[in-house]
Amino acid sequence: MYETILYEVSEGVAVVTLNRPDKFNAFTELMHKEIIAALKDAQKDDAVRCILLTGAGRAFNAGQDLGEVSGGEVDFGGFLRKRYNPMILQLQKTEKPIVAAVNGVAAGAGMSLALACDIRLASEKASFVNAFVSIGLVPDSGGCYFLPRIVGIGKALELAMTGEKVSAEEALRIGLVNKVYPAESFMEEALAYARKLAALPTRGIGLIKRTMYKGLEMGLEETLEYEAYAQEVAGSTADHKEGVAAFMEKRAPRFTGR
Ligand code: T3D
Repeated sequence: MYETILYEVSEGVAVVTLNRPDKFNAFTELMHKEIIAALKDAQKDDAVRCILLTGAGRAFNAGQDLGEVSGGEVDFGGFLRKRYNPMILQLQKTEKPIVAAVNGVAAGAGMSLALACDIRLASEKASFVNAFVSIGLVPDSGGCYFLPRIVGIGKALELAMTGEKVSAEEALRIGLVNKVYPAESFMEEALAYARKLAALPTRGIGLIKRTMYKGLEMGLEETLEYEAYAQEVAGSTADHKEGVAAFMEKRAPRFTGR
């Protein structure tokens, strides 16, 4: 069904694999469209309670396929508005947890893609390169939004201005990734992590995601008000009732995502 990605659902997790390994999974127009379509499929499908985004082969994603844009005039603004921005906005709109399983290098907009996911897991072989500066460009695809919010403005400016490679170990140290796993067991560990998330209250997690990201943009009063609204919705879910009942009955909860 897809040409540039693989999409597979099992045990509550939709695994989206960027699948152009010979080009380090670099973005093409079709890949943007297919990622957006896969995210929409995952959002609609009640069997999906977590999305795991990874890359085939040695890389996670090397940003724009430079072969596609070299040699001609590029309408950069139009290019981003039409192709990259809708993909990043779709990640945000998806009210399910999105985990980046960064298996290898994440460069340019590939790094931005990982930053726009909710949680980043890294193989010890992963690395991050804010490659834009090396070709005279500015971090795009939300790179100027997420990077300073995740690592702080000082580190974000350093990484963007120098384009220096960050190892998985350093990424963990500066808070760029949440966990690092050995390369041999990486996908197993990432899947296990995603399955755990998929077994949690999915609607509550969707509301946490929306409220937390909104909180980045709002003042305290507005955030308090939005939390009150979100809690009304979360408080009406079956998973909230199940969580309280399980606590009272001293047993493990069985969340259904509703
Ligand atoms: O129009 C616009 O550009 C606007 C949009 C901007 C969004 C962006 O993402 S701009 C940033 C674009 N990306 C880059 O500049 C990264 C370019 N790649 C690299 O710097 C390096 O390849 C890496 C740091 C990612 C990895 O280095 P290394 O030494 O591990 O691997 P390599 O040998 O350089 O690459 C391996 C293969 O992947 C190689 O193919 P080959 O020679 O074995 O046939 C290489 O050409 C290919 N590859 C890597 N990155 C890209 C790519 N092919 C096309 N596009 C790429 N971005």
